[in-house]
Amino acid sequence: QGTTPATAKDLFVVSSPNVEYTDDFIKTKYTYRTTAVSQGPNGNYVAVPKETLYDFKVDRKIPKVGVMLVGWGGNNGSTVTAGIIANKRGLVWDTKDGTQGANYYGSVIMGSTTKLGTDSATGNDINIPFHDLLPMVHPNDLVVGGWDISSLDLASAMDRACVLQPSLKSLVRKELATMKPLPSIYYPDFIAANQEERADNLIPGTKASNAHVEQIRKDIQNFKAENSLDKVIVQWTANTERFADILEGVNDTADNLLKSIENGHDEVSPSTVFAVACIQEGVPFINGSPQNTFVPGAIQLAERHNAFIGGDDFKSGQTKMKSALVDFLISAGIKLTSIASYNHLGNNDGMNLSSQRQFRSKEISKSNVVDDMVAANTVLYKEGEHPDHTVVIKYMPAVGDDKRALDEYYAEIFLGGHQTISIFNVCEDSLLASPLIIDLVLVAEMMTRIQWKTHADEADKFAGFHSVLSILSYMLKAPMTPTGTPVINALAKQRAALTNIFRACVGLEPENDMTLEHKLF
Ligand code: NAI
Ligand code: DG6
Repeated sequence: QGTTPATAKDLFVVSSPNVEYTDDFIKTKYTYRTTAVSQGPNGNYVAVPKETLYDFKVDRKIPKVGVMLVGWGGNNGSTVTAGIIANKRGLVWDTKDGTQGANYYGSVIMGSTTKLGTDSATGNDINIPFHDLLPMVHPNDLVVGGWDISSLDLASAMDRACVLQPSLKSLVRKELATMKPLPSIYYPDFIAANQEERADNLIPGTKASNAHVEQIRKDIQNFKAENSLDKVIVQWTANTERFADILEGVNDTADNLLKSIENGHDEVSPSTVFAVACIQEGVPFINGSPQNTFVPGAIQLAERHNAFIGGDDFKSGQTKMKSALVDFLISAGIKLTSIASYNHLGNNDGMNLSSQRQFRSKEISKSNVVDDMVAANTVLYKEGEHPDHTVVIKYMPAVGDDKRALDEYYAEIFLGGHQTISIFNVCEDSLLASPLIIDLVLVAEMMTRIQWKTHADEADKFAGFHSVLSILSYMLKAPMTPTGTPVINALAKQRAALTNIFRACVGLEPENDMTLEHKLF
């Protein structure tokens, strides 16, 4: 057992017989405590405390990581790229309110802290930056690249996006002007017809093909080699596509999907082709848009390759608020009876979503976000009962990227009374989404360096986490989970899962707020 960190960079060391630090790894023996419940003959529950012993192994070597964005020239793509450059260079720029420095606000990894423990001298909480919980990549060190069907360089794309202050733009313009998206695949049936005008940077062919998969794989390999990268993570931040029909024999199994790509089947979307290329290349692929990129065949293929996938749809403003507020209401015993969610926005995403089939993808992902909280409260809701929930999105060019989200929450309180909560939320869309793109990269990358085994397993037979990275749920509206496992939408639970899995990897107990030390004396 080693009790000193191998590098001075570690903010803390865990001193425990269950934790060992070597130059290469943090090795932990961890007891996972849960409660197993069964129903007795009288219908009552029997709850049994359960312990499972796991070994975790965290690779301490921080790799050089590249992120490739599909839709790099869009509002999110150009904003996150400019933001990383601004942070890397420590830029400060003028605004009408004074000077503004670069930061990573809105990133849970870079902008939030987490409780490490309690000061043994004072009894006060010791909080540390979330980023320091495990040996994570710093976003300033990310190399950014990617694809776009629009040929604009990133400086021109940043102008087109109308997101950043002119003073900041002038500081990053020169560097962004050297960045040009790689040509991409464009199957017009999947995104709105109003996007056609910008599609001037294309890999030939308008249907899925092996050639497309191969080209994307080659692009990833080249990017990795040109930038001397250890790892690449790919994220879809391109336009929202329509849903693909799930068809027997077409995309229902891995083999059928591969055959459909080979045969150029109409129902294979560009995002699925990207996913397949990444899976085959062993590169994590995250879907930041709502469409069903991960058709059953894609999920099966990822599992077959032990490749990481995550999705769907960045949870940036309105939905993040919803997944916190609804959790609060229902946990407070207040019976939410309806949610009316309107938003209007004027960016290119809004224009794409003004088309019915693309709107439908977004409507689905925005609509299911309270299901688990409702289902969990059998006091307030009968089986199958659900609050009314309406989602409306309108394209309003004048407001640009500054999306307006108006929500009314209507709830039943004590003795038939009602509580109405009305929220007007101005969500600067790309400035909220960009830190999520960074978090998704940092967490997905970290997960590639964590391995586990149970104590019963053979001596060194460690494995990675499941291909479907549900640990990314906090950042996503419609979190994907391994088939047959529950979806958690409640924001606090999602954050707790992220925090406590990271804590487990360094042998720390889950964060708890009992503070018995302040209550029992
Ligand atoms: P955008 O429309 O500005 O950017 C999308 C980019 O994708 C465009 O530059 C377009 O040319 C490119 N593109 C379209 N099809 C492509 C393909 N097959 N290959 C490569 N590039 C392609 O949109 P924005 O605002 O950047 O959002 C991107 C996606 O993220 C949208 O699907 C949006 O719904 C989703 N999203 C955005 C959130 C936000 O807060 N900004 C939050 C949640 C999801
Ligand atoms: C309008 O809803 C456009 C969408 O792309 C959203 O801006 C995006 O999905 C973010 O949604 P939310 O609900 O997380 O603010």
